[in-house]
Amino acid sequence: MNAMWQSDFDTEVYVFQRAKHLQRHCGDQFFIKEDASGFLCAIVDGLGSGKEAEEAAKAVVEIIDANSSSKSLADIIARSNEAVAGLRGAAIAIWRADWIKQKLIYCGIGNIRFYLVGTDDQLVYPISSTGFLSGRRQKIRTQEFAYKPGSTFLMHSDGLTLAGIKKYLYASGAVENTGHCIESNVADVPEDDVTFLVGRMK
Ligand SMILES: [Mn+2]
Repeated sequence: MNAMWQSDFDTEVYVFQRAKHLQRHCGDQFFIKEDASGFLCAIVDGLGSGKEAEEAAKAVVEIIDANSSSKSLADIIARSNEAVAGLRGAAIAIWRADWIKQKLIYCGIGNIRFYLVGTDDQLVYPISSTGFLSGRRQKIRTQEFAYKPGSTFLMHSDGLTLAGIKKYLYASGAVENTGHCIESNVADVPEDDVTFLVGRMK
């Protein structure tokens, strides 16, 4: 799948996903939801690949969806952690942008990358905690950043290896074009599930 995500609030996001070996089941799942006050976005990478990885990742996305109005990302993560008990584990990165405060709160556990161009045009890349959601109790750390409207972000699962991140984040053209450029780095038949979201903050 590769398409512009349809926004009702002028957020621009290009979404790309390709499953390992083009399998029917994809262990990566993503979540996007926006409203007049902000934007909630996540990628979840179920451990391994195939049906069981997909099942774990989907269980987490269901929890995110059901709790998307919760103000606390830590709370959403804690519930997501409970949801994968008995399933494969999952890596997660989730963030919420507040359009009015122009601030973004990020929380990540495991190997999903997130990049954002910050207020001074410097690259912001919060480091996720190590590990993964497994059902076991763990410390949940959130980080907060300011951003400028119109700045570019990129979030991707570990199936994507990208050299020269900056040329994509500082590209001035349409989000869709940047998406196509990033996409050209993905193998026709990838060895891991690949998901990325590239967009511009409202
Ligand atoms: Mn992966």
